[in-house]
Amino acid sequence: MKINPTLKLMIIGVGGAGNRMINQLITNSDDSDQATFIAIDHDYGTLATSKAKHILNLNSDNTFALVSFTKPSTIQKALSEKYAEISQLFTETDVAIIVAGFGGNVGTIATPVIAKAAKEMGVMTLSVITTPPHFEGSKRLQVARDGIHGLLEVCDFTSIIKAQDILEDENQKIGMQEFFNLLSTVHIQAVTTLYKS
Ligand SMILES: Nc1nc2c(ncn2[C@@H]2O[C@H](COP(=O)(O)OP(=O)(O)OP(=O)(O)O)[C@@H](O)[C@H]2O)c(=O)[nH]1
Ligand SMILES: [Mg+2]
Repeated sequence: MKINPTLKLMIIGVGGAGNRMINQLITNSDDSDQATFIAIDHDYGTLATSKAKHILNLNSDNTFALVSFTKPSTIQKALSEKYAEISQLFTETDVAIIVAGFGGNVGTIATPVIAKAAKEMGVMTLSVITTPPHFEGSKRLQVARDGIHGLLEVCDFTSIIKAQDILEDENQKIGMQEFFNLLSTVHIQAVTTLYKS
């Protein structure tokens, strides 16, 4: 699958990992990509370091969360308060690619809502996400599974990269940082194959 380059493309990073991925995509992008990048999170560390042209802060008072831990109910409330603003992102868009790591709160909860808003605006909606490796614990895996359920209901196309499969393909002695770098490489490749020639 390759997106027609004449279509207006938006690439959205959601949560910490999603935004680290789009920062790398922006660093590697050139004029021929024609993509507009958007960063969505509530976390100061993520939004302050974003390279995206447009930033949507999920905090209702537009201050930043200085700690990344936020309750799911707070994120859900912010998403419903900002739903119209999220929908407005898509007025000039033909295709959206939403990028996130699932297993935490923001990426997992916000990605299906953003995808729903895009679909309602008539946008072809694709998502590329990761599920957490087993060492992050079964709770995070369950959070990711619940999020995927909602995502599959709304997206036209969903690519799910299972971090555990990548870990099992590698030498058991791979370090944590090396592992996440590898996961990021696979994640970025999965996104770029959708739109880079
Ligand atoms: N490839 C890659 N994946 C990561 C990295 N950091 C975290 N992840 C994965 O992404 C998942 C979600 O983490 P974050 O994106 O930090 O979480 P979040 O969506 O910001 O949600 P919060 O918990 O509210 O901060 C984790 O469970 C990991 O599996 C990273 O640096 N690279
Ligand atoms: Mg975060």
